[in-house]
Amino acid sequence: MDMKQIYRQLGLDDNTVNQGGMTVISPTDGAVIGAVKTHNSAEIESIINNSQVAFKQWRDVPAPRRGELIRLLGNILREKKEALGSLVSLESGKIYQEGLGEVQEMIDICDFAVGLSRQLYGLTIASERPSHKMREYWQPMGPIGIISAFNFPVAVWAWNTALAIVCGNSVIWKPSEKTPLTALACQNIFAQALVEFGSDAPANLSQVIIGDRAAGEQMVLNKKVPVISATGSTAMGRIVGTQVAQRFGRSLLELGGNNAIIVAPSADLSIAFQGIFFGAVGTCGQRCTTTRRIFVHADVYDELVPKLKHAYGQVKIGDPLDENVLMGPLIDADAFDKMQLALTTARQNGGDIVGGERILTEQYPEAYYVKPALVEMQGSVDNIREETFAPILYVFKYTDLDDAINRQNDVPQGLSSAIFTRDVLEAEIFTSESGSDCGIANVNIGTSGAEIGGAFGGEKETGGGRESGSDAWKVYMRRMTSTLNYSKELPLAQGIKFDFSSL
Ligand code: UN1
Repeated sequence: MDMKQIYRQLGLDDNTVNQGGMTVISPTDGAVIGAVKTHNSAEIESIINNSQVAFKQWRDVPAPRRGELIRLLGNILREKKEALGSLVSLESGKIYQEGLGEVQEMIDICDFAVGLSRQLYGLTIASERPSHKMREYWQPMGPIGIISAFNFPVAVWAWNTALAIVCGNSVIWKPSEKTPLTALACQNIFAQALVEFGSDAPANLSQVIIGDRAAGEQMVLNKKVPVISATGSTAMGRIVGTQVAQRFGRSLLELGGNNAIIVAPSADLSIAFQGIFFGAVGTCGQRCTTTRRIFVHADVYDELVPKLKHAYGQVKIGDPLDENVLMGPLIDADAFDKMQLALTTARQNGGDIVGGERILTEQYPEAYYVKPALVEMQGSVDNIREETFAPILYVFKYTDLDDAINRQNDVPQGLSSAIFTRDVLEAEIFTSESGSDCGIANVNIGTSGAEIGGAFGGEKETGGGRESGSDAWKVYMRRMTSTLNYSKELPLAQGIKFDFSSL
């Protein structure tokens, strides 16, 4: 599929793609692939106001009917999977297979949300008073603001939107400046679902804000947007979280990860190898769930690590739309500089490095293709505590599991973690209260590539938010506790007597 076909299938006409002031660059070759219009401050204000109007209409539509809109959205995504997957690849640089995988995550969350639209359950609770009932209702919140990053340019929007919409909210999306085209394509797909749905859905139910950091900040600061769901760096989340907290809004933060895999002596080394390789090299090391550190038991170190080093030298790197390629480019020059800086620091700290250098410079002088880097480290050093969004894998040796778990946890982030072991006791320790401190703790599966059915997110500087599956929908709703009295008395709780019969 060439670029024109992709744009046509996704309804991206010349006016949308080429008539604006914000240039879009493909990391695959550094070429300009678009120039989109940005929203000014007054336009953002009216987007927010329009979202409030849409919300007030949408919240009255029964939840199962709201689910129907998401069912239609999922169907259109199925039809457009190849086109949207290709655009994800072109705009973010991830390989086509991963672009397709990302669209599949969107489809999966739509399916989940359709079912959820009939399961927005609250509890009924025993009242301590006679002839009283207590129950919980879950009510929509209002416009949900979504801030997403370049590396998952469409799935993160879908996780939030599918749930937020069935919960009765409207949404406003501020995508990464690096990936506005995929956002505009999603907006077109949503618009198509609205047309198929019928007139009981309001206009402006889902809107996009195109702009820079200031545009996102305007939404973050606005009280009319009660929930802000932000995915990105810890530095960004620290600012957004504080700004939202100051106005008593609610934030859902999905920030940096520093994910590790422990390879125990009993591990099936073949699957451990595959899990590490996909986790560390996939998406060119630019997932928040990317495997950044491994702790390999001394007994299996000399068997596993040379195999990894060999594979690191063989991996096919190049145009992400070429189906034989496993690794595309870094997003931009800045990402490359940060990678080189981290490698220099690792070298200064005694790290033994394989790979990491820039390649394909003649073919792609404006793009940043690199060899993935594997760094054998002697001890723990400070720079491994930072997340560098690049394919760098730090390798450590361990002998004692408790020590390996402690070292794994000894970073500011707490997103994903894994252990490869066939020892059931080790697996149970790893997933116990004294095991991994992360939001995700896998056994015999790598750190990346989570399914949508589980709650996704992590602890500490990862931000504490949870999105997609399980009961993550609750963040898009407010809980209302209602006690109802069907007696002819007014007994007070806690047995309090408040006798005013003599008045
Ligand atoms: C991200 O990198 O922001 O678990 C999200 C995974 C994907 C999501 C990653 N399902 O790797």
